[in-house]
Amino acid sequence: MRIAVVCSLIGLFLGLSTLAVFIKGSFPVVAEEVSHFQKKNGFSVKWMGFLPDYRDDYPEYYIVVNDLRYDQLRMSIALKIVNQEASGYYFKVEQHSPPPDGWTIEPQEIGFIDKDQSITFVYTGAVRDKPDSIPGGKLTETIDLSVKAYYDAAYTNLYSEDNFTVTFNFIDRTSGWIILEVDNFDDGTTEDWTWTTVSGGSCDVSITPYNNLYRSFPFSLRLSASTGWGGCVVAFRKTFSIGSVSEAYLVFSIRSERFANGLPEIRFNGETFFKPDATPLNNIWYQITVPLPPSSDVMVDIVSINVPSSSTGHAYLDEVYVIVKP
Ligand SMILES: [Ca+2]
Ligand SMILES: [Ca+2]
Repeated sequence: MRIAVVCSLIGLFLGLSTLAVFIKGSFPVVAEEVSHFQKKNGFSVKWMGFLPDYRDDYPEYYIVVNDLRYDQLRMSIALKIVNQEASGYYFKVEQHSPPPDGWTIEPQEIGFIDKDQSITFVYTGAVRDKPDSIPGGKLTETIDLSVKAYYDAAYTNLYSEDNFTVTFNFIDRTSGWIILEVDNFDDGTTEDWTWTTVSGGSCDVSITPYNNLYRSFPFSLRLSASTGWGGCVVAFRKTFSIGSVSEAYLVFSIRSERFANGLPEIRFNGETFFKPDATPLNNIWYQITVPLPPSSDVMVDIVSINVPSSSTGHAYLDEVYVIVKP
């Protein structure tokens, strides 16, 4: 008997009018492995972590709280339940133990999942009051959730449950961090950002400051890609010298007309480290925070456009910060 609950991804939150935050592991990955059944615990949560190295850790997210539009951060946690028990059950997600101050954990009924079926959904019941300021620059909190399987549609007769934790790191970039780099493009330059074609054939690409869409006035950086026959996938690219530090984060705002097929994806030195398990909406700004590997030069690719044949797509980057602690 095996039921696996797979937590994938994350990301979430809807913030800025535009924003959402994706976090470490953040871009989850849908796991395919099914956890082993344990007696009295008919399913378990498996968090697969980052590409390319899958990990068993539970999800951990990073959210920079500055410049967020809303005072309440509603987290979106993508989950997958695989039911390999002998029969179907009604599933519900709710808190396992009381959360820290500032959190509200709302239950969410998922409905019936038959045996040998799986369902992918987004749990949106975890809400955090946005911290106004964070002394020391970083606040780490953990919430303890439970996935419960019931015999009945009224969710009264419990079959089994399993709990898992989700860790959130809230960062105030104005408190205690050394700011290594700010790229807001407001001087009308590209600030050393370039581009690269990740895949595809003949693709006409350009990058330029743009003054019609921005997170900070008057410019963002616009990446444009046009194709003839055959599509292409294109990234923003810049190398940052991080040096020897204890912690480093890259924060940026991004929007795209073409976030298809797992974009935005973040690569360090050509290797995929962050990828969403759910596709963000096009034409909306997202604020994304990811840990950077310290002690080295890191070539960052933010893969932002996937254009099909005979098409054009644009993506916009703004308000880029690299923050570190010694
Ligand atoms: Ca700069
Ligand atoms: Ca700007």
